[in-house]
Amino acid sequence: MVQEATSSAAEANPVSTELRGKILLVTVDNPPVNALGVAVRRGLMAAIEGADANPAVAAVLIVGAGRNFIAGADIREFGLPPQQPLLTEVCNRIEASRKPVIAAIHGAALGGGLEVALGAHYRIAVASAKLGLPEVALGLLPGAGGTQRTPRLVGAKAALDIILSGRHVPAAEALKLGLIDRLAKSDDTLAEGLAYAQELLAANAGPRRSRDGTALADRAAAQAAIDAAKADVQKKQRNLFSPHKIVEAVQAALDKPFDEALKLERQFFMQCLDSPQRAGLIHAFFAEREVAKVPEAAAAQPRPFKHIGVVGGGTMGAGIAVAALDAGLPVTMVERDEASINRGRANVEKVYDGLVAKGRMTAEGKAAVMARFNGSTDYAAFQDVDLVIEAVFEDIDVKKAVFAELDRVCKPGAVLATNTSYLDIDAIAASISRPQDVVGLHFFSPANIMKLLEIVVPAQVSADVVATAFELAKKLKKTPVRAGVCDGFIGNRILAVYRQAADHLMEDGASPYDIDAAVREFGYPMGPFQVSDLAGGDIGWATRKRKAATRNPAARYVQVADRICERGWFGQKTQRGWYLYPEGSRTGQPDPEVLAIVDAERQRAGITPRRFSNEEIIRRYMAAMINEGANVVHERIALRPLDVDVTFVHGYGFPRFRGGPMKYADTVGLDKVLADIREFAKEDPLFWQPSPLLVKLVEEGKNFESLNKAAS
Ligand code: T1G
Ligand code: NAD
Repeated sequence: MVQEATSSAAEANPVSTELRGKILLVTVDNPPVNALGVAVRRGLMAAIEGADANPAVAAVLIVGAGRNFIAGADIREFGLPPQQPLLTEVCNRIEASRKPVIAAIHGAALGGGLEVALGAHYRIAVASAKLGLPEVALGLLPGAGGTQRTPRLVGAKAALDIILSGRHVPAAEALKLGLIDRLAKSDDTLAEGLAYAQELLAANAGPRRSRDGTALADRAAAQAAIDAAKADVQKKQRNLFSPHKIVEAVQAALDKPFDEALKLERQFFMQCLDSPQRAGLIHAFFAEREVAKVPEAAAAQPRPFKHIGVVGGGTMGAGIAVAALDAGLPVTMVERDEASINRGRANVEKVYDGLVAKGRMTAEGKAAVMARFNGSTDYAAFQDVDLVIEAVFEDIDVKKAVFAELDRVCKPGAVLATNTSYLDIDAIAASISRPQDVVGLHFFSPANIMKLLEIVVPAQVSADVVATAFELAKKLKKTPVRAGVCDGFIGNRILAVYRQAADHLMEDGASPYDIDAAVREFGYPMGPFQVSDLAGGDIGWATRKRKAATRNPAARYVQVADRICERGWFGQKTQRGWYLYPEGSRTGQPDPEVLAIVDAERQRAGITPRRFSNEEIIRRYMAAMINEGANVVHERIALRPLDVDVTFVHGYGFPRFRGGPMKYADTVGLDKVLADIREFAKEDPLFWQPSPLLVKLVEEGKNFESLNKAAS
C-alpha cells in the first residue's frame, strides 16, 4: 500500500514526483482507482520529460497510491471529446525515456494501466497483483499500444488469450508469461520497486523497449495462434464488434512495423469507441456498480452475520446453501423430514462432487466445505443463526407456517428472508411478531451460479435489514437489485408481459422457432420458448392456473402453452416441450406436432396467420419489455431504469452489449418505441397501454438515462 496524499493539489496534479537518491519516484494518486484521466496523463508526461532533463535522475520508478497501480483509462471520459496528450503518446514517451523506467505494480494494473507498465522498460509486481487488458468487456480494445507491445513480449497466443478474455492475470502467471520481469518477495511495493531499480542501476541496465520484444519471432506459431483466435471469435462472439478488431490488431503486430501497426490500433480503437456496443457495455459496467447504492444502505449499518440458515433443500435451497458455503459461511439447513434433509444434503454435495470430478476441487477441499454444513429436521437448529433464507414450496400457507416457526425459534435481531418468486412478502411479514426483520431475497436458478439477487423491500422492513441483505449480496459475490413488492417484483413481472407478447406473435403467425431465432439473433443465448423448456413449462402452467380466477376476461389469452402442458410436455425434463429432445439431448428440435397445435389454436381463435420479419418480432418483443420496465420504474418497484437493466443482464440473459432493455430503448429512441406501442395498440388496446412514464419522457424530450443521472 503506497500512502495517498489527500490535498486538492493532488486532485489538480494527481501525479507527484520525489527524488529518492538517483531514482525519481513518480506516484499516481487519483482515487478511487488511479484512472488515467487527462490530469494523470499530463502529470506522467511531465514527470518523464522532467526526468530526462534532470541529470540527477538515473532511473524512474512509477507506482500507484492506494489499493491499485492503475486501473486503466478513465472510462467516464469515453464518448467525450479526446484531450491531449492521448495515452498512446504518454506510453510512447515513457518508452522513449533515456533513463530506465520501472513500474512497481500492486493491486490492479488493468487496461491503460498495464499499457503504462508495458511502456516502461522493467516491471516488478507483488504476488497479489492482477494484470490484464479487459477493454473487450467495455466493447473496446487496448488503445495505447497494448495490442502491439503485449504480443512482442508474451507471444501472439498468450496475448490474444489475455486481450480476448479480458481476464485478470495473477502476478505469478504474468511472470511466467513474460509480462513482468520480477515477482516481489514482500508486499511492500515501494521498497521492492526501489530495490529493483537500484539493482538495475548497479547492473548498468539501460532502457529496454517492449516494442523490441522478440516473442513474435516464430511467425508460423504466431500466425497459427491468430488464425485459431479468428475462428474462435467468429464462432463464439459473432455478435460482438471489438473482438474481431482485436484479432486484426494482433495480425498487424505480426505483419507491420511497430509505429505503423500502432496507427492501425488507434484506428480500430476509434471504430470500437463509435460502436453502440461500447455504450451498452460501459453502461452495464457502471450500472452494476450503481445498483448497490440504495437509500437503506446509506441510512443504516448492516447487522453482523456469520451463520446462515436455509429452510428447504430443494432446487433453490441447495443452491443458496452452496452460495453461502462458497463464501466461507457455515450453513444450517432444515427440512421437513429425514428423507428430505438427506436429499437436501445430497443436492449440496452433488455440486462439490462435480467440482472434484472436474479436478477443480480436492476431496479434502470438499470435506472442509461440507464440515461447515449442518442438516436438521428440527427448527431449533436455527437458534444461533444470524440470517435465515426460506426456500420451501411456493405456497403462502406453507411459507407462513415456516415463518411462524422462525419467529418462535430465531434469536432477536436475526434476519428472516424469503426466496419466494411471486408471493406477497408484506403478507408473510405481517403474519409474525417481527415484520421489521423480514425481507425478500429472490435468487435465480441455479442459485450458486446466477449473479442476480433481487432484494425485495416490504413495507415494514427496517433499513438495517435491507442494508444487511446488500452486505450479504457482496459476501456471496451477487449483483443485488432493490425491488419493491408486487407480483413478480422487477424481473418476473416484466418477463410475464414480454412472454405474452411472444405468445401473441405466435398465435398471429410467427412460429415459436422463428421467434426464438429472432431473439437469439438479437443477442440472447436462448429464445423464450427454449427458456420455458429449460425451466420447465409446468412452473408457468401452475402460475397461469393460479391466476385464472383473477385474469381479466377481456384480456387476450393464448392457450397454446396450456395445450402443450396438458399433454405433459414440460420441456427438457420430459424430453419434449416446445421442442423435441431426443435421448435427453439439450438442443431441441422443432416439433411438427407443436406447429399443428399452434395452427389448431389459430383456427379456434379465428386468426388468419401472417408473416413477421425478425425486425418486427424484436420490435414487439422489446416494446413489451420496455413498456413494462417503464411501469415498474414509474411505480418505484425499481428505483431507476438501470436497476431494470442490471436485472435483465444478470438474471434473464439480456445481451450485455446492449446494456439492458432501458438502455436499448434509449439507443433506439423512446419516441420510436412509443410510436410502435401506439401502432400495436390499434390491434390490442388492452395489452398495449403506453406507460405513463414513457409518454411523459417523450413529451419532455428526455430518456431513461436522464432518470439514472437524476437519481445518482
Ligand atoms: N475509470 C473510471 N472509473 C472507474 C474505473 C475506470 N477505469 N475503474 C473503476 N472505476 C470506479 C468505479 O465505477 C467505482 O466508482 C470505483 O471506481 C471503484 O470501483 C486506452 C481503453 C479496478 C478491479 O476495465 O475492473 O484502459 O461506484 O467498485 O471492486 O487501453 O473497478 O465508487 O463511484 O469496481 O475494488 C480498462 C475497470 C479501462 C478496469 C477495482 N480498465 N475497473 O474493483 O472497485 S479502458 C478496466 C475494474 C482502457 C486503454 C483502455 C475494477 C477494479 P463508484 P469498483 P473494486
Ligand atoms: P423445490 O420443490 O425444489 O424445494 C422445496 C423444498 O422445500 C422441498 O425440498 C421440501 O421438502 C421443502 N419444504 C417444504 N415445506 C417445508 C417445511 N415446512 N419446512 C422445511 N422444508 C420444507 O422448490 P424450489 O424450486 O427450490 O423453490 C423453492 C422456492 O424458491 C419457491 O418459493 C419458488 O418459487 C422459489 N424460486 C424458485 C426458483 C426456481 O427456478 N426453481 C427460482 C427462484 C425462486
